[in-house]
Amino acid sequence: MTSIITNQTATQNKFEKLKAEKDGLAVKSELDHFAQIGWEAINETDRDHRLKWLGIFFRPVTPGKFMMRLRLPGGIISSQQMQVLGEIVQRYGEDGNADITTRQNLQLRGIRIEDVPDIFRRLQVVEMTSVQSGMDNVRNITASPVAGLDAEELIDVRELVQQVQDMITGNGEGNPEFTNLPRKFNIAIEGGRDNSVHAEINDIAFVPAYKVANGSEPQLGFNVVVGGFFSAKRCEAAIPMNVWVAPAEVVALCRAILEVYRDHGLRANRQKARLMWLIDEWGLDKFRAAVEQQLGYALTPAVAKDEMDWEKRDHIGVYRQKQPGLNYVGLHVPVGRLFAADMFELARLAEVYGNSEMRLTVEQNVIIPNVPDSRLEAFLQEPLLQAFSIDPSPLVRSLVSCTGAQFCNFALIETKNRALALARALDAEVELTRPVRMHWTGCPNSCGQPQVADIGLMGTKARKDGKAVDGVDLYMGGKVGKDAHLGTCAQKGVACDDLQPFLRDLLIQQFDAKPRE
Ligand code: SRM
Ligand code: SF4
Repeated sequence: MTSIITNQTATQNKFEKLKAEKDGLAVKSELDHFAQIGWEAINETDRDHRLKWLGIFFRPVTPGKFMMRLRLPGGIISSQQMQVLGEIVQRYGEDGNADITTRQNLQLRGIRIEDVPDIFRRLQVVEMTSVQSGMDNVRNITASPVAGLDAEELIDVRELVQQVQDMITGNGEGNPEFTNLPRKFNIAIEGGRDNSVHAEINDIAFVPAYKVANGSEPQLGFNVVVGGFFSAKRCEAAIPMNVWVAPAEVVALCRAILEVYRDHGLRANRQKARLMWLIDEWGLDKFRAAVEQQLGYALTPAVAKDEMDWEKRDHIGVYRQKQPGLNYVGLHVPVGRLFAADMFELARLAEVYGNSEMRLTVEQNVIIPNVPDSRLEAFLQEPLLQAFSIDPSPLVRSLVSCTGAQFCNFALIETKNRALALARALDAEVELTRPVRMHWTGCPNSCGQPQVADIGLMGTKARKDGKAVDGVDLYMGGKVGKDAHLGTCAQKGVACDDLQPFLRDLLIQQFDAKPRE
């Protein structure tokens, strides 16, 4: 299988070379062979890099125990699918678990290469795919987690996110047209009013907006923003592309932007390869014109005002749906970590009380929709809700954390356990008078999005008593929802051992927290 690249003139870095030599998707036909020979005998480039085109990540921290990153457009997953994923990780005993990710997705842990062909067959039966979820591909497409449930939503985007994924991945089978992008790529489609997707941190985001033409009814569609991204070297919020599209044009616009990026994006230096770098080099007008040329028609200019005018909701708790008599219930999953037993229980609860469907959120939590009023009380008595609360303590409630050192070799510190222990300890020490969102990320790649947080903590090495110790850089000022903007580094190198008193004081001094007696 060969992929399409036209920008071959760039000096080839290691990753451009490996893609040019053999497309990542090519390993799909070699899986049975890999399964037979075992992880240690697989060609290193195939094992450490190309397998990521299938969503299979070699973990140097736990060699032989791979991570599998799925694709769940809009974070929607059925009970049957969750059950199958639970069965997959259960087989690996203590090594097996799953993490809800900051892109409304699931990553499975403990996967052995010898099982992958069978796992792929099982995923296919329940219409799930993990294809093109890593490396220079488009990541999981995010959407409001209450699409189709929220009475106030403007556009139900569920079909759109699926269509965009199907276009990019060839209906989940793999699509060589888009397997050689210059770098990773993020797409979000918001249909609600509260910017639940963090539109500002995506390479393309669609946000609802009315086009008003003289004499006709206002037409609902999307303004488009482009170029948002985080990287170790640079973080940028997305900028307006000066484009408005009707929902029916979304798939074609995504395709055209991806084609322009694929064919003209900068490839020489991987630190300067995300879409914003191309927009910088060309200027927005040239970029917009190139996309128009690719589409073959002129784009409509953006409308002045979009409809993202709400504060961001976290969806934890019980909420009425637009369907009379039905509720969605947001369960808090501490730092997004699930074990097989939790996955089976979630699948069962969604089946017994709802319509066998769940939604994942970018805050790494789960929503069970379609619970009738008559079943709500019984549902709220279920033992799983002791662990996955609908009313967690405030700092725990809004805690987000990336994977960290337990499984990620980029990590400078352990994150998830530390984040949870500290949030619990601080909730015991202070009483909050308003929500404070804490995001942890183990290194400057910013997977845990510290720049969107009220308090963002980025792993680093700090100095304490003359020694290098685990530490964090402190980020502050992130604003989500309407008028979102990114926070910035406020203080460098706080030792993790000093964090509890440091954050206690910060909460009291800057967030009006009150010490508990
Ligand atoms: Fe990420 C690389 C985990 C969301 C920016 N990210 C990685 C790798 C694959 C590195 C690796 O091979 O170990 C991490 C896998 C660790 C593991 O074993 O779990 C990893 N990223 C994650 C997840 C699981 C964090 C989480 O705990 O939720 C998220 C998976 C999302 C998904 O379902 O696809 C995740 N990563 C993000 C986000 C947040 C977002 O998309 O809103 C970002 C910042 C936004 C962005 O990309 O613009 C992000 N990840 C990165 C980067 C820096 C990209 C860059 O342009 O430099 C890397 C490193 C890279 O690509 O070279 C990276
Ligand atoms: Fe790994 Fe760094 Fe991403 Fe955390 S932020 S998952 S430590 S790459």
